[in-house]
Amino acid sequence: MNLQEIVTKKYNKGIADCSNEELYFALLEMTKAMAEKKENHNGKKKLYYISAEFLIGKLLSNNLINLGVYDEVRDVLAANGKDICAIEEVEPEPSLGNGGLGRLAACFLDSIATLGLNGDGVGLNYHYGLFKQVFENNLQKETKNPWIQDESWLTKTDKSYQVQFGGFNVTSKLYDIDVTGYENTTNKLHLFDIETVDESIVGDGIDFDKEDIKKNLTLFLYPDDSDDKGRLLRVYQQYFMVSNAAQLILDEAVERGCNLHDLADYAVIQINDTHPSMVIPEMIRLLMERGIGMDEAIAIVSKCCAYTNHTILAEALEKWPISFLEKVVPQLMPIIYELNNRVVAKYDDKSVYIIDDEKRVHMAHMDIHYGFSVNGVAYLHTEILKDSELNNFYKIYPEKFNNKTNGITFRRWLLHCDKGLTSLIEELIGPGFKKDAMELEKLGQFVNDDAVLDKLLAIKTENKVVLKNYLKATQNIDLDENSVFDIQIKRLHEYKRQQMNALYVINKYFEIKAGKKPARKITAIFGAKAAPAYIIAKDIIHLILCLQQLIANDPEVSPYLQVVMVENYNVTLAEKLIPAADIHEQISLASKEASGTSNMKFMLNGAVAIGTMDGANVEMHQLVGDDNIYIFGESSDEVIEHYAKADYVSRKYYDNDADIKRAIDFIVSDEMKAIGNAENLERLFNELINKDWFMTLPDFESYRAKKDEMLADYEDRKAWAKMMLTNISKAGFFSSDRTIEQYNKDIWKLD
Ligand code: 26Y
Repeated sequence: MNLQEIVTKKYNKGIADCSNEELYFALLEMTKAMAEKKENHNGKKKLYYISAEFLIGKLLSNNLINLGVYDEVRDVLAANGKDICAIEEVEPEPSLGNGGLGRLAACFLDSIATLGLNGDGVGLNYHYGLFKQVFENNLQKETKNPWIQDESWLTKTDKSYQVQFGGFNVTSKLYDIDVTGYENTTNKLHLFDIETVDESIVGDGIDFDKEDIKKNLTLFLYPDDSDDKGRLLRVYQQYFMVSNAAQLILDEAVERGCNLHDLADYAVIQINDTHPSMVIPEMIRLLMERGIGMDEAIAIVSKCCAYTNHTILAEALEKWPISFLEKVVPQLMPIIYELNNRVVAKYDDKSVYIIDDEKRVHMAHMDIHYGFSVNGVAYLHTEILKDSELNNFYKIYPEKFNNKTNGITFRRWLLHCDKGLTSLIEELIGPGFKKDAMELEKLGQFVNDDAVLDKLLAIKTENKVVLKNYLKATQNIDLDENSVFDIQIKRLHEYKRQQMNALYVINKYFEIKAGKKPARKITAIFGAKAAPAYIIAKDIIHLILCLQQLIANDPEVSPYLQVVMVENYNVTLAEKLIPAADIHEQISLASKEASGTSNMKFMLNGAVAIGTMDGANVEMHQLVGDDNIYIFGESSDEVIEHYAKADYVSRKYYDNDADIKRAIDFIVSDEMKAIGNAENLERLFNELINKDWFMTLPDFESYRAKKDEMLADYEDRKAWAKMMLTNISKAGFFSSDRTIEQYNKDIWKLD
């Protein structure tokens, strides 16, 4: 049925007479019907990508693009006086992820379907997902973010399983979301839920009874884990996710003719970070329940499971106390003990044991011993895993370790979010790049073509105006499209160093006050959520919001400098911010950002990076060369050495560098305290001068010098446009289609 037919059936009127809301629901119905017709049943072996997060973003436009009907639908709507962009606004954004890892999972599903591979995602149907961020008195406040409506992308299936917890059991219910590849087949995202979940137990903000598991299990993504109740709930969620996944995998395999002994020919499981790691003992348990001996069950599961690591930050590597697991999943403990005993019997090195002396279960250790593949997410990250973080495992299993540099789907991050740039590219090199991203290299031939460079600059300005109008309408923020848009958007974390960017802003403020005015107004744009219990991260948000207010109200400075912190940064906002960026900030402390993926999105949209030699920035630098990226700061080797020697003292930088001292002192100045809270500002001040665990101060001067150089270069508009074009032309490597091809060739081996 076409749109008009559906509209007639649903509402008995014409398209022109429908509200945007009605049209959204009609398009939803149309899209779901089209997607269903393309279901994938290719091949014997199937991939299950299990992840606690799938940050899928709004789906309407992407589905229309992938189904090949976007232009047609847009035109039909336009002919009836309707704007597809306004209809898009009606769709709520599901926030089923925190950041990079969850968005990566969503990009991967798109590429898996686009390549026609038989692979589904498995996760949880969080009713409120990640919190919605609101600012009140320059502080982050968390509120709930309901996204599920009566009619939505979710389709209720008749699949349902029993999941046993210590002392009680629950019945699951499976909801599916169609994932249609670009001009290809449809796979599924399976999201498990329970019907006893009770949204009404959520009180003010995001508070709820963390112990009432039957009512709260799938309410939120990673509820606040600052106390044991929150942490226990996470274990309940994780086991619920993997027990359902394991039952689904076994059922589907058997349905396709598997006799369980040959499971590895039918199923491969990608474990996305350690959140789904309990799938290993759970699969072993279920195989034993179905009559397979323990030795064989372990061997079978070890041939099916592959693990992806996304971090070297110790606090993010999950270690569950045995007491937690005994309470939540007592049936798994005998298996986990056995898995550990086999390791203990074989190796003397305690650092590779699954259970440590403090009676904690190291989830990653279980994955590495009992999976067949371990991968990092960028070249540098994998090297660090092999050489230091997981070196003891690398020595045992060198053959398991491999790198899969992350990627992004070009459908969402170019075709959808930057239509102007997409048509320019198509005009220049034809449509081939939509299927083969490496064709973007052909743009290289235009790097001295003035007309092309001018068009590129014009598209950037148009995108800046679109962002300006959007932020005005939605957040009442005023932007100047003739200023330089310098954007840092990512979760708030000290290692990502938003605080260093803020110190740059303060330094600029002083320079302007002293009469040293920049050639052009600088707009420093931030977007970030802080974990609810991460105090210093919230203090950094407070600092940025206070700076925003202080500078906006200073007539001496505001013509030259503006700070903007957008509220509730999410995928939808990213789609507007990224195409509008001139400069993007990738300034993590070297060695700490496993990969980064926004760096790739910005590059693809013609922004130029200022960054450290960290994560995928390293590969980006290699692709574009020194002249098209601004690199500064200590190397990962230097940083790792500082940590090893424990020789970094932030106080020394504060005492010996007058600019650094002036900027940090400003945080607790009377002007700032007049706007913000002394408690937050002082805590951050003390953190910076006494700890600065992620070494902001040693890199500050090189950061400042590099950014000033960059801003000066921006004034040569032609030279800048060449950098933009070079970045776009080299971005093909970062297509998630390439990443997924590599996963399939090296790990999954699907037909
Ligand atoms: C244990 C729990 C608190 C936890 C929850 C979420 C731990 C980690 C995470 C999320 C991690 C994450 O998003 N990591 C990011 O993964 C991206 C995709 O590989 C990388 O690009 C990025 O560098 C990394 O920080």
